[in-house]
This record gives sequence, structure tokens and C-alpha cells, in this order.
Amino acid sequence: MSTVEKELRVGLVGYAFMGAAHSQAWRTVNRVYDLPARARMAVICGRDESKVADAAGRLGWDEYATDWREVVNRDDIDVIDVCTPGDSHAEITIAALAAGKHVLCEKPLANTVEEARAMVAAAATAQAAGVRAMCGFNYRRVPAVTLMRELVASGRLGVIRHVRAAYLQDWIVDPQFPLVWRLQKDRAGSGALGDIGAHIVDLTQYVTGQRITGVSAVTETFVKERPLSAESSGLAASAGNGSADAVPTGPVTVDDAAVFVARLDGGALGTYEATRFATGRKNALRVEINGSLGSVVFDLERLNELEFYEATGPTTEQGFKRILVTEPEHPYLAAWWPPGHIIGYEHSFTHEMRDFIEAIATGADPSPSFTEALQVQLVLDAVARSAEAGSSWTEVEPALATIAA
Ligand code: SOE
Repeated sequence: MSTVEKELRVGLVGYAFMGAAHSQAWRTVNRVYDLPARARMAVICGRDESKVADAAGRLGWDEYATDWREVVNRDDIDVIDVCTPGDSHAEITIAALAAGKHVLCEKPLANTVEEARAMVAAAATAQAAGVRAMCGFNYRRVPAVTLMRELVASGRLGVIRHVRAAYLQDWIVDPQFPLVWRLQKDRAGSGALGDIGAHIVDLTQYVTGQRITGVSAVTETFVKERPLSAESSGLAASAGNGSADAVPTGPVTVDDAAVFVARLDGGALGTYEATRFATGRKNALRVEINGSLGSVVFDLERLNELEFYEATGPTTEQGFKRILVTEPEHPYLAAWWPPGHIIGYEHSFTHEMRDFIEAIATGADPSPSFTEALQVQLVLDAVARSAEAGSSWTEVEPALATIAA
């Protein structure tokens, strides 16, 4: 018997990759978890009417709309889920919070620190009126990652010395891959840095409970000019393209790769790599933490597993063990399948919706809060500034200090 009392009517803005992933999660969450509120997939919103109409039917939404302003101001909507490119996160989120809607905003929170600060301020004002805001760093909710954090927090790893993180993709290795919005600074804010670097910055701060305090970085744009796509054809084509029938091209204005070293406030050293040029690596996210008493390793391509090494007992018997993270006692898993019946990428989003619904219904503060997401944004900003300044050491302000200022 379900204990559901309340319906939360959701409006989702955006219907592409993340819109589809979030839809899947909204559709599943109350079928798996017994929660104090039930999500209703009320309306999906996007500018292109035929595409959003198609998405509404395919993804399971009651209705579609083409104007997000109308959606955020509707009296019958309780939650706004922002899955648009980064250039509209701040505007939609701030309007939705002002209209009293709970907001889930995709990562990275914004395209700039300034926008992120404005979003934090809007969330703080709305929170006083009982409105909740959360940023969608979904990988926190992979059970093995949550377990990793628990192991670090319990002291089993001792003092954390090293944080080693890489997020590797290869989808733009081909120079003929078109100039999509993710390769344009005005739309995406940054490239590999904000899109996938943001995940490893958030994950490592979450898992260790430590904050990155300073960085030294290099970034690179390997392919500087790309063919315009239908999506990017509004951009001015570059001149001097040779023959008259050559495909028009435009400049890539974001980084293809970002590599940096960091210090964390608990004394750990961090190394980070985010790239879209790791040929053969499709979506390879790996985090390794080394402490004085042990180590843990997470690899997204084997997301049901966690490697754990404890430097205890006879040295002849020490070694990394593989924990299969599918027991009902493991985070999030009691509601899914029997042990060994593995889960995947999409489940991280279902877990995200579960936690958000629970926070809204119980009045708890959801995490990652916008302040935590601002902390990530401050790191991204410091990485970009360090790279511009020839890798010079760049301090990262604490988010709380920047809000108070
Ligand atoms: C980019 O390719 C992307 O889809 C990111 O935007 C997601 O956040 C990441 O989870 C997978 O890769």
C-alpha cells in the first residue's frame, strides 16, 4: 500500500538528451520508491512545436508548451526541471523560483560565476518560503559513489592524500563533427571543462568532503574551426573557405580538454583531466582516492562495482577487493532488484528524483544545493583563469564567502 499523499506537478524545460533522461526518471521514480509525494509529468516545454509535441508523446508527458515563461507561471505546476543549454539556466531558474516553484537545474549550474551567484541568492529567498532548489549532479547517486563517500566519511581510508579523477570522451575527435551548441561558449559556457570536468569536481568534493582551494591548469582547443550544423547555422560562417561549394565553418569557442592539479582543504592533492579527445573512451569517468589506511576506486563503465583496498591485516593478504554494490543494504538499492541484478546510467537520475521529491515533501534541504553547485562553478572559473594566465596558481574562493560578500 502506498503512503502517497501529495501530487507534485512537474514542468520540464528541454527535451533533448537530458530531457529524455529526466523524463525516464520522473516516469519511474514512484513505481520503484514509496515516497510521500507522487510526481505527475504535467508539461514538457521546448521552442520547436513539432519536436516538443513529439517528445511529449514519446516521453510520456500530459501536455507540451512552447513558452517556458507561461509554464513557470502556471498555478498548477509545482516543480520546474531545467534541462536546457547553460545559457538559459539562470533566467529560467530565477523566474521559476520567484514564481514559487521548486527547481531542479541540470549541471553545471550556470555558464558563469555571476549567474550562479544570482541563482544562489534566488534560491535563498525562495527557501524562506518553503521552496527547494537542487542541482542535478546525477553521478552522486550511483550507489557505488555514495558508498565511496560513506567509506571515506567513516574514516576507513584514514587521512586522504590523493584524489585522482578523469572524465574522458571522444565524440568530437573527428574534425568534421559539426559546431553544435556544446562547442559554443555563449551557449555552453565552456567545453569539456564545464560539461564533464564539472562532474569530477563535484564528485571528488562530495566523496572526500574536502573543498578544492586552488588550481593550476592547462586547456586546449585542438580543432579550432568546425562545419556549421543546422543548429549552428545562425552563426556567421568563416570567410576564406576555398571553393564556393565548401561547407561553411565557424570557430570553436570552448576548450576541448582541460587538465589541472589542485589542492584540497583537508590536505589532499588532486589531479584532474576532462577531455573530449580521448579516442576510444566514450564516457569513461574514473575517480581514485588514496588515504593513509586505504584506497577506493570508482569506474563508471563498471558502475555496480567499487574497488576497495585496506592497508590492514597481514601484508601477504592485502589487495584490492571488488565490492559488488547491489545489496539491499547499499544506498538506493533496496527498492530495485535482488543482489547481483545490476543497474545502469539511468538509475542515477531516478535516485536524483527520489531524493528531490523526498526533500520537497519533508521540507529538507536537498543536496547538491545551489551553493554546492556554485562551489563547483568557482573551481571551473579558477581553472579557466589559471589556463589563460599560463597555468599560474589560482585560488578558489569558498562559495559561502562569495555569497556573504
Ligand atoms: C556530454 O556528452 C554529457 O552528456 C554530459 O553533458 C553529461 O552530464 C554526462 O553525464 C555525459 O556526457
